[in-house]
Amino acid sequence: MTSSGPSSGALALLIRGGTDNWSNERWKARFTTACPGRPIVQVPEEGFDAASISYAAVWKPRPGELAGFPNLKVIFNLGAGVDAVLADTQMPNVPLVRVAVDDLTQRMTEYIVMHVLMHHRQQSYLAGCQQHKQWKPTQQWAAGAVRVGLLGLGVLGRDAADVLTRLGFRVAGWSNSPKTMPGIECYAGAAGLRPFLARTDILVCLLPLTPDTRHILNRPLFAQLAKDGPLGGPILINAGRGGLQNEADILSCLEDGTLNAATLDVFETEPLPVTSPLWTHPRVTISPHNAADTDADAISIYVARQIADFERGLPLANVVDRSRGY
Ligand code: NDP
Ligand code: OXD
Repeated sequence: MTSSGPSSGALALLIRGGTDNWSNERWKARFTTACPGRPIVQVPEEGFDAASISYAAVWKPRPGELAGFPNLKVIFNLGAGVDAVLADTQMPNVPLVRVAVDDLTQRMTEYIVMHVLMHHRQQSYLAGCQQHKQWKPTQQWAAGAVRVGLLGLGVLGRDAADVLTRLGFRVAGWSNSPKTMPGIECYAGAAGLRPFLARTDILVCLLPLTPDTRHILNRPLFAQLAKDGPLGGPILINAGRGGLQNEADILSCLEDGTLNAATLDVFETEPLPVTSPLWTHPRVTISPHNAADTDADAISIYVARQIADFERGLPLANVVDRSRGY
């Protein structure tokens, strides 16, 4: 693909609702360093000519906002998940690039491995024992006795699957299209879901949120998980998106034993409302959608390189397929 406009087109930053690390000043400083000579404008704070904007780096832009740039060439989503951008029905028909970089992938793998190990090594039980000064060792299983299943074998799912396999877990993954991965049982499509679930003790969700996956984490799915594993019942870890899960089903499945425990990083409403019973459930571990933060240093360099490639006529990487929704 070749650029049709001036190579000095401005980069607009439309960034909302990130973590404490995501101050507008930090992003602007990083992009200014990564894109020398290119005008960088914070929208809507700074005055600018909408026609001068060639690129937009966005996180949760307001619906309709991107349509205000008549000469936009590429939109860079500052995260891996593009559900919030694709929800904008007025989004200009230009390439939408998402984040797929080692920095983010490694952070996610850390999170998934930490929580798989936490459940596998019964860390909540041990923390409770310490609180009550109780010396009560409990049985530990080898990793090879535990079957981890990853919903999603994309950039993030594949890396977590590899590391979990190296730790000795029995790992499987489920994706849209069939895959072959050394040491990993691969299942695909609607027909592959049931056998994948039937062999899974710890279910890790790293799916994108699309019309096909919304609320996939529900009671009928949980009921198909393995019941003969060593951990006392199936465990859910969701670091994909909150819209993938039915929270009422998670709570009722924890009550009746369909699920034994859950780690949730993402929620149907974020921040998770203080009234949510998930906060205080003894078998739910919560983190505030920061399983894998987007780092301003790593991502500004990634976007700057992509812009430079694009302007040299090279193809963009990690362009979202809008018809699939990821
Ligand atoms: P990818 O697009 O690389 O991978 C998505 C995977 O999901 C692919 O394996 C794809 O299958 C599979 N998939 C999609 N739809 C379906 C379906 N209907 N049925 C079966 N499989 C399906 O995404 P990433 O791995 O980079 O990221 C995954 C998600 O993680 C993001 O979309 C985002 O929501 C979330 N995320 C969360 C973060 C956090 O901090 N909590 C941080 C970063 C990302 P196939 O391979 O066949 O295409
Ligand atoms: C992402 C996220 O999609 O941070 O990258 O959730």
